[in-house]
Amino acid sequence: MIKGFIFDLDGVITDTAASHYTAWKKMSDEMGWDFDHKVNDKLRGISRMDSIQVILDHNTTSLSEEAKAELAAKKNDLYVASLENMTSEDYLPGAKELLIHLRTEGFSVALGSASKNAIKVLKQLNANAFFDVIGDGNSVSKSKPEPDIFLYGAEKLNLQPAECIVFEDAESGIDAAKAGGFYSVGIGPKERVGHADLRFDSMAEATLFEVKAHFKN
Ligand code: B16
Ligand code: MG
Repeated sequence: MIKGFIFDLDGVITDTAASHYTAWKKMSDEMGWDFDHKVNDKLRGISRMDSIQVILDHNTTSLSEEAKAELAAKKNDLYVASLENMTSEDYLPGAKELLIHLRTEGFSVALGSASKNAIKVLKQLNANAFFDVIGDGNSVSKSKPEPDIFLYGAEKLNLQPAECIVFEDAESGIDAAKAGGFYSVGIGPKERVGHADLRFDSMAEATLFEVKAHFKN
């Protein structure tokens, strides 16, 4: 029986991909590196340091760990500054409605995000009250596609993975949910999240009615 929901943040609750893009692009331009939306899409769901590595590999460049950390910090400053413009109007369509519905029906809800800025994003959205547990980039050391962040959420909710549905927009996020024994809902195109148990093109279609009908809760 489904008792809990674990939500990824970026790409499920709100769309921060554009802000991440602008910050990575500025950093790449300063370094004289190539960076475009196709590369940005590969960074969906993966940690900040893994993201730097993807950009370096794309440019067939290597850097010391220290230099990578310095660039990641620089990018993060740009990204965090852009979050000041985020407001409670910036939920993805359908996301807030689903969170409200889950609250009224008494489901347990956790956040399972790779972002170390998740608390700040939730604050900007005024979304804290929708979550019983916050799992973010500071909660576990192994990032998606390892299942640790979702296992952390389920444990804190006092639930088994088989009692939880994970919502994810990243290929690595669906991989992580499957590896942990969770049910999964993919948000996005088939090519990216077609391996989820259930998929919607966007959060607007992901109503509790549709989800319950599929998982026969
Ligand atoms: P930060 P999610 C992920 O969040 C983003 O999708 C990914 O693009 C980003 O690199 C990662 O968080 C780390 O974010 O630099 O803020 O720690 O999708 O897992 O909610
Ligand atoms: Mg995401």
